[in-house]
Amino acid sequence: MSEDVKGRKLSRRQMLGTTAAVAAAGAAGAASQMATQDALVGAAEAQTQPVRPAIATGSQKAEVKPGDLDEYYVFFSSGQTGEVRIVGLPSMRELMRIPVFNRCSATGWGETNESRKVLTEGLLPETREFLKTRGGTYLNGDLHHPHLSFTDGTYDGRYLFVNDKANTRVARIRLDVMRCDKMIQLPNQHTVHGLRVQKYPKTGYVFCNGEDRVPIPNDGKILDDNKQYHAIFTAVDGETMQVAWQVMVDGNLDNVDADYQGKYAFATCYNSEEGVTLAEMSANEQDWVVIFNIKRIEEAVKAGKANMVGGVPVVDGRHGSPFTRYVPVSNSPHGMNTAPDGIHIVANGKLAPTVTVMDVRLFDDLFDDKIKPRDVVVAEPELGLGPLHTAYDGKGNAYTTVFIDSQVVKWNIERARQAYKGAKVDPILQKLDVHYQPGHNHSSMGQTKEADGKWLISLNKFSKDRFLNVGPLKPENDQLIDISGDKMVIVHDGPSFAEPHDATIVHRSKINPVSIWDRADPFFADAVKQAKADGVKLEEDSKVIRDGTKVRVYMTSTAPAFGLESFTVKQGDEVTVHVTNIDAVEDLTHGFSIVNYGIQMEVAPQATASVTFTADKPGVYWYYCSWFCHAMHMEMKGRMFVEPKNV
Ligand code: CUK
Ligand code: CUA
Repeated sequence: MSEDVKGRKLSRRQMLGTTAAVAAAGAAGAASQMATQDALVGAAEAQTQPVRPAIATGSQKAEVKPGDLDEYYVFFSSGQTGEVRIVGLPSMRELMRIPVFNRCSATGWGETNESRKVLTEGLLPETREFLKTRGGTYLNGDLHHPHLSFTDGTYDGRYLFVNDKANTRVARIRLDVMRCDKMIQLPNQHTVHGLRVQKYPKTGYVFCNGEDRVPIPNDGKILDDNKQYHAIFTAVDGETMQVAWQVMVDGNLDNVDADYQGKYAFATCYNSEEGVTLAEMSANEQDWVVIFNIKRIEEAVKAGKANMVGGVPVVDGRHGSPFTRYVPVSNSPHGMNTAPDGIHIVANGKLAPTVTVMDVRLFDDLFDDKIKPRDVVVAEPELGLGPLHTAYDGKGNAYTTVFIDSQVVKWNIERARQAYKGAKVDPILQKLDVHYQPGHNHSSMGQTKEADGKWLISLNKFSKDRFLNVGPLKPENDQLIDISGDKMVIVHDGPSFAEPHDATIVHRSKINPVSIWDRADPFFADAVKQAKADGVKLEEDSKVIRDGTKVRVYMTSTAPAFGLESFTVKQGDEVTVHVTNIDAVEDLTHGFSIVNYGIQMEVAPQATASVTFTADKPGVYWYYCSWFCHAMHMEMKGRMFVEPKNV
């Protein structure tokens, strides 16, 4: 290791306040031990890996030339931003954003009638009441986990499901139009953190982890008595977007995954103590993974054995129930990841330096009480400090992020099993420095049976000095890693705004979005229905319908003109403007914005969008097209006349 690299490494590591020197020494020891055994791939790699420069020397290229297309879609979450981002891989170019739990100024998400319907129809009754004085919808969300619908163990291109940790919601995005079409808020539960879907035979269920414990019902009668709090696991029907059933559990629920047989789901618990303070929550040396027996739960619900609570069936899955088994694992596990082999399931230690590997083939025996909970554990390799999430290459190797060490650790599952049985083998193949503090990582198609072992992205929570300084608030750093060869190689740094927790890498062959809306799309069915009642053809007519103090304005838009150059309403009218984009040209989106009225929406080709507001300010208000559509785009405008009340 050169002085330069070493010096820089130390200073950068010291800056992070980690135990890098200790970790490096440990890795060196492990490496030499390995080398004396059978000189496995990656020996001494951890020792010699320079922190910088991380220049591509892998066989795959991150560069996608102008005009060329990426091979993969990546669906990124965005944490507290509340949206989904579509990124192309390997270029790591951000291609699009899908507003979900957030408000979006560009598209009018949260403002248009079509989006407000999605945002409000699935709210719990008490929330609807609570939001009445706050505009009717939440303005924030915390979107952690985007997962595509499956058929037979791989992506089927229909839907993307996402969670909102902040307001206990689950949403669905239609992948044909890349828009959120359903959203529900879960009763009884407090937060949705972990979210994963049923992989077989299809999705099927969307599994949602309630991370926090609260009283049920949470109506204020019980406050500081945490003995009476509960955590809830929910299965949402991904087709109807209704709660299918819930399970009450001991402890809490962090991350979740499911098997490839459609029989089991399993979740990590970091708060088996059922504490409410940091000290209480991390007190126990061991927490657990809770395994859910889907068939048994379904049968109980079908047989009417569940309690109806908050309008949904709830079974009691606490210790001793037939519905669950609790497998003890070391302190505060976090990520839960099923391997593409359909056999291995990994719980990531977080406060323990180990990951716990379970064999799903043993779960039947566990539920039949033929074996003990710990008997399903088949390996527990020690990987480094702060293991959070694990990805797979489909060739028997796993890639675990270790947060405190700022590394991705490549290890071999079979070798970990052998070591667990006492064989003198080191499962670790390579430790790669990433920059810095990785949370999730993801491999291409790695969460399906079709894992292809080509790419890995490491979603690093801190970028620190990797980019130009942009002030006190820094971007994160999503690093692209070539895993196609024996060694992992970083080939790209990609800054990202707050705060992708998770991502799903999908081969482009799985997804087929449209470019132009279908006029029969359910998104604007309400507008079509209203227009029909008003004797208006949305694709042809531009006119104003007065209905008492309600005014419905219909106008077409085709570059570079709206169907109405002006319209007149009275002060105090409730005005609904429907804009229908009759251009059938790909990428020809119009917008509709009314100056000083706070109105703005996007209208893509062949779509209808509508917005309702009260015309409470008299005067002349220009409306204009806000999406650049034509050489005469600046002239694509008109006037709204609001007659004063007393005239
Ligand atoms: S969690 Cu964020 S790093 Cu919400 Cu998937 Cu692990
Ligand atoms: Cu239409 Cu700009």
